[in-house]
Amino acid sequence: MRINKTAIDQHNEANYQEHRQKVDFIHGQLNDAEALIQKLIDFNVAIPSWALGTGGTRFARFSGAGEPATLQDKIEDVGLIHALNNSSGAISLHIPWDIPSDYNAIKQLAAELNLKFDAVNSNTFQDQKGQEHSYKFGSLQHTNKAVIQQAIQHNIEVIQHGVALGSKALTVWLSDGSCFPGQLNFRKAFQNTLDGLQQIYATLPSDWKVYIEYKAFEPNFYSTTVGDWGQSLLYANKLGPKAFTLVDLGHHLPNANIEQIVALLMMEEKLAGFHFNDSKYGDDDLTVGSIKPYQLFLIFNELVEGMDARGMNHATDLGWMIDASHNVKDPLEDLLQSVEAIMISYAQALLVDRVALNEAQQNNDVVAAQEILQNVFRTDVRAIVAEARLRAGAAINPLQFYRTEQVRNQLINQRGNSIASGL
Ligand code: PSV
Ligand code: MN
Repeated sequence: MRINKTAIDQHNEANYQEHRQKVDFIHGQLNDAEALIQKLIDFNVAIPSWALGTGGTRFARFSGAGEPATLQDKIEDVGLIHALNNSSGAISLHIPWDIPSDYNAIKQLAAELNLKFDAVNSNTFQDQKGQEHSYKFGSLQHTNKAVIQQAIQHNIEVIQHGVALGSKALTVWLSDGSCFPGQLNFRKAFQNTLDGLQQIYATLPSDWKVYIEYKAFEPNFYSTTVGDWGQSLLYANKLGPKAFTLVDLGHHLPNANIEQIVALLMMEEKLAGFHFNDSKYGDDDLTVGSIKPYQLFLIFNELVEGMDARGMNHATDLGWMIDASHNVKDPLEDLLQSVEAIMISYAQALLVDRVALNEAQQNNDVVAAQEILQNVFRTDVRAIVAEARLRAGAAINPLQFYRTEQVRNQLINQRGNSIASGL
């Protein structure tokens, strides 16, 4: 299904008056609203191919209907989101969940929908049908060289799929670790993993990057071989200039100061980018900004400060991706909410008065520094984000459009009760 442009125009016309009033109000308060709007128009967040169907827990999965059954359907779903918000112009594939059967057809479909292929993700955390060796006790860390070789080969194949599609990065998340004390020799596990990553790294095309994603726990609950940003940074530094650390917001121990991690990774020029989501307890994979919106803003505050300090292009120099699971919501609605939360935090971070903040920091004026950040966080920038969408031909209110046009019902009519493949 494709979104009818005339329907978007009608939606925008119907909402225009109210929108104009809100935009005029905020526009007048901003120094350089036009530059801000342009940055918002340019900013895109990739949608993961594994998040387009209803997710589940280890207890149950309550699937929806009209879910994408094929990779083509998934690309069409991302196309729907992008048509509505103009901020989701890329899809991130997980292999082997989403192996393209016909590269050209897939690429053509993506091009028609204005979508790019973001980082490709490898999977050595599950055993696939017919797989020779099991990953039960890890992949690259394994005591058996044959398992390591199999995992290396898989990553190389993932790179090849990515090359055929035009991706420029491989994301490696390893579930490797141990469940009980004594199970693993930490040093050997690290060394094996590094050796394996080095062999994968050696096959990267010259214009590619590898993102090393860390996670504190789960599925292993005693140790994880890429358990935190320090370990990921160790691997990335040892691998070389094409290796970076990927931050998934749900992969930290409780109360970790993620914004500080982000600032330091940027300082070291080793920040790959993000898997955005939100969480209350662990890797909850909840809607971005639904639990800790202030933390999200503080992360973007560091990102904007760090990117500007290094003269980086906000839109293209880091990898922006969502990694969420939608167990009780319509996945497309949830993704629209997540992208909106990201755009709001990004817009707010762009509004921070850097000169005033720097001065407050220099003078140890703690109160002023806090006021500067909180004033921005309490500014309602939703109309400016909507204005960026409007100017790019997308919908003033994507979620409202999605509901009034009954997009899910249209998908159900088309696809029936289909359940998403993959996760
Ligand atoms: C692991 O929890 C993770 O965050 C990694 O990015 C995986 O690729 C993804 O979720 C899907 O399992
Ligand atoms: Mn992730």
